Amino acid sequence: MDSKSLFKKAQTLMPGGVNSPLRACKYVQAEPVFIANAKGAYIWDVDGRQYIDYVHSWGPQILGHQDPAVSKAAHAAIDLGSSYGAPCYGEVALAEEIQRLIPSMEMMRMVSSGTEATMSALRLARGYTGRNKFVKFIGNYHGHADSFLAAAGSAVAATPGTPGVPEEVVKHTLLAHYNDLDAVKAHFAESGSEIACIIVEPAAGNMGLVLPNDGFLQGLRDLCTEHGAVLIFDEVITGFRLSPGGAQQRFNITPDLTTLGKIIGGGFPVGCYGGKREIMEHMAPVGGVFQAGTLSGNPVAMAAGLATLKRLQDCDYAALEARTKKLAEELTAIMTEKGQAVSLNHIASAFTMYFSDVPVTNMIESGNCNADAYATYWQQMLAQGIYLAPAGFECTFTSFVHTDEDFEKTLEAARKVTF
Ligand code: KE4
Repeated sequence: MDSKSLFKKAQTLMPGGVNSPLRACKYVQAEPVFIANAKGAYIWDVDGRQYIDYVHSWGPQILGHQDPAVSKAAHAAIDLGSSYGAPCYGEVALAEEIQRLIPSMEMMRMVSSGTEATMSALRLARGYTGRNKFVKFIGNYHGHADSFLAAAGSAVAATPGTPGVPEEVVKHTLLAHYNDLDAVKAHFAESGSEIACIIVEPAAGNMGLVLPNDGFLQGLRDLCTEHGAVLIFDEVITGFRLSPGGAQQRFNITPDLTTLGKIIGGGFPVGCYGGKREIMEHMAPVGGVFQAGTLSGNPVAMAAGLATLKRLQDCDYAALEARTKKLAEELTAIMTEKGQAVSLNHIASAFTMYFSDVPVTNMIESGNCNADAYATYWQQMLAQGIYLAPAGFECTFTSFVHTDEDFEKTLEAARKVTF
């Protein structure tokens, strides 16, 4: 079946024909292509068309698809069984490696998605402090647990309104714009003794890429320390992408808890939350805060994740950052030459070129971008074999396997886009 036929059938079976809203490509006014296979920096659709992939499964595939070491580890693991529902070596090995790379994670718990990681970290912060309120940032996306679906980013930003979330739940969710430290200070001035935690994307990737202003993260750190609240870094995107030790290593700020996902699964379903031992020991079965999962610590996913982290040690983050910066700046220059108002945010192997005439530092500016221009750009890049995130509230991800030739083909395609 070709993509169109598959999509037609899929829409009779799944809402919007997809298992995750972003994939429906509604934001870019297009239909999704169905992917048949992937290798390295490339994906192929069911009609045999090849694309240079800059979505990379929304972040996990920083080594490229089917990295040989990762695939070998996963195949070896599956030959030993797919799931035991009991402790296994892989859980210990991956946890030990994560702890080595992110020392603030003195103790941790594996789960099966980033959503599970953040919802568990929030429950833990509430259980540890005995407080219910928490601060999140407008445009930050922490997965789809009810408490987070107030002014979230990513697909939520692209689909306004989230029925099914009771007001009683989100009334504890205190909102502030990203980079607005004064708004957070005001929340603490009013409710400091009731605030369990702040959860923040230390570099935001779900309103497009938005970087923290100087002093923003340190200000959050200081407020949490002063008021006995837990600082949670949601590093589901930034973990092992911004540096070998994630955003907390890059920005030299130590959170109390960290959530991870994506890259640590090597393409398999893995999430993780962890941090200070004295906080984590409030989790069952040691403490009273409950969380569980049938496939948590799955041996195949653990093996793929560990192989991924081991491979990343040999990768040159600085070189990829420089190459990514060059690609992003050249794309921006091409769009500018075409008369488009664009602004660029970039860090490490992630960037967002906004169709905006102002720099983007929060969700207000991100939400004011020219969605039609992005849709035009996306459609014409896809037609030329370049697969970008089908939404303006996402990042463009490069990987350690994208070649300079891939980047040049991407620039060549951009030069041919007409508005
Ligand atoms: P998952 O439950 O999708 O594994 O992770 C949720 C999550 C948590 N925290 C951050 C910072 C995240 O970016 C995410 C998920 N990211 C989106 C795209 N930006 C996943 C793609 C999708 O929803 O289809």
